[in-house]
Amino acid sequence: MNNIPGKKAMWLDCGIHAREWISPAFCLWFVHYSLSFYRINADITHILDSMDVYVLPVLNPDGYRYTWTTNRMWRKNRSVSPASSCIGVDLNRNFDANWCTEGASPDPCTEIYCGAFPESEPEAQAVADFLRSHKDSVQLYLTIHSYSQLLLFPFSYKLEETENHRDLVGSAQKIRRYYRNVYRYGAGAKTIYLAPGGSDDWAYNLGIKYSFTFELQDRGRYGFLLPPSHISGACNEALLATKIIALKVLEKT
Ligand code: 0X9
Ligand code: ZN
Repeated sequence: MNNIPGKKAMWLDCGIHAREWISPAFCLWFVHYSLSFYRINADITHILDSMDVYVLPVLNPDGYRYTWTTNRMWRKNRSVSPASSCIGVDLNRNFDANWCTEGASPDPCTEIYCGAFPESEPEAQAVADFLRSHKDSVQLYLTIHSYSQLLLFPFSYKLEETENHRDLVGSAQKIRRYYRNVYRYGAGAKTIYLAPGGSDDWAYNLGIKYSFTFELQDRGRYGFLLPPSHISGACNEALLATKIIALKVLEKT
């Protein structure tokens, strides 16, 4: 069912922050589930029949590798900056959404360095280019982080609400009803902090009105070092959330 004209699409990226290991695990979990349960589970069958699904399992590959080889707590990519001996740009501050204002930093030595200019990083540029060229079909943008158990939506670069705020709150509430675990939800800036240059806000401003950041398990007991025994629980609940949101987008659009 690949060549239906006007077919919708969703985007899922994982691993924008290197140390958030449960995130790439979730992208793989989602792909595995999709391939295994197509024509078995009604919801995933409906989603895959109605939408193209784009999955980027590791958005920040050099950063991710570095967490395996050298520093488990690395967050940024591994870009070298000409002006400093400090390495790495925070890819979730490098998108063109009120770039490098309060909540990001122009200092390459910080964890929230925004880069030399918007989309200076090849990883951010590649995602932005792809979404720009698929913006007519992509109706849902999902980006997976950890940790804290949160469902965030725009805006994070300003305190205002989006015009579809009620609708985004509605999606988050629907997910909450299915969860045993409690997830907090809300607009990023009001729920956690101001953070400009994020991919979710940028995608929203591009016209992808359903744009969510998931912060997966846990709430801080293990933090980024979530033990393997927690992978299935964390991924299954994020999978449920993904299906609920995708079905809602299909209903609405
Ligand atoms: O600060 C971030 O980039 C995310 N939290 S994390 O602890 N995983 O680093 C939250 C991102 C929320 N969205 C935007 N800031 N646009
Ligand atoms: Zn993150």
